[in-house]
Amino acid sequence: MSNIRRVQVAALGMAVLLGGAVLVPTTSKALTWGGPGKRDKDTSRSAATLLQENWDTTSWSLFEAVENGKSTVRPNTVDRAVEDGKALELRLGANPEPTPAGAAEVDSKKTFLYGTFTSRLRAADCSEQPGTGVVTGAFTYFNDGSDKDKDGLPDNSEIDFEFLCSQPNVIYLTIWTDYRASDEAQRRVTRVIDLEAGKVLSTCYLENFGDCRALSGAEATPSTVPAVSGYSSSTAYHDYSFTWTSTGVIFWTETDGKKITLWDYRGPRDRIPQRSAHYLLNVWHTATWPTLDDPGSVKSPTSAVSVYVDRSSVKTAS
Ligand SMILES: [Ca+2]
Ligand SMILES: [Ca+2]
Repeated sequence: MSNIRRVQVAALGMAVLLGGAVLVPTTSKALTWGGPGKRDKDTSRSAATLLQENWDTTSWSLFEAVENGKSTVRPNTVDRAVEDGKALELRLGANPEPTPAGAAEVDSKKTFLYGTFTSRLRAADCSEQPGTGVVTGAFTYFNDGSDKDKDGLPDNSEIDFEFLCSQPNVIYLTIWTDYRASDEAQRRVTRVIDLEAGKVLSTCYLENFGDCRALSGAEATPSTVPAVSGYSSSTAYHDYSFTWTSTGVIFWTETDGKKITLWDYRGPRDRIPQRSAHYLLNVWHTATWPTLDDPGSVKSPTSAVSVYVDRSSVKTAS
């Protein structure tokens, strides 16, 4: 299934030590809910388009679901913690296949070139399973293997928010432009933030996993972030947004109604993706990407873990 092959490569932001192993899912199915839901919006205006999914009905149309192995995707899940009482549940079953090939995922049917991408979500919680390796992702992605910018590497249009369940105070941000799976050659910039402590842990340009060329100036702005007392991606809902333009990407979060800029990246055009991409949300098991404070935190989840999404939206200029 071509969809699954794409998913395997998706969300590489995290695959720090993925190695060459590619595992093929034993079972997977793509589900598509038909027809516009009553709360789905596709509001075309002369100046801008807003697509919004509140995940409050089983009849949604902007995304399709991918359930690999025992993972499940359920919109319209009751959660009193969200304003409309309904959320999307991305549920990763116990002992899943590692890599995004085992993910529970939703994937926008359309692709977008630039725009503002937002999801209000609560990332996977593995506090009852210490040392578990589970990634929550909210990201854009497209890679068909072609090299339209002719820089010698396949174009990889990808912008990531990612969270590891074993260190829920840390946020991983990545902007990819190129990636070749065969040898893991890549071009991307990343920032890692401990939002609870209010610390920027790193801001780098990389051409291979494990690389880090520290960025500065307009590529590393703001230089500091505020501390958010008690911040955890997995115990409360937060808005996670980025605005992607031809000249930069601004990442921010909103917590308790307060907007916090995480990274206002402005750099050379060749470090910013210039090809349209899908918007995705997923949860998957990593066996190779541990947290910064525990190299052993890549255990398989022994019971199911879930990501909950209150709403998602994409706003484009045209
Ligand atoms: Ca390229
Ligand atoms: Ca909702």
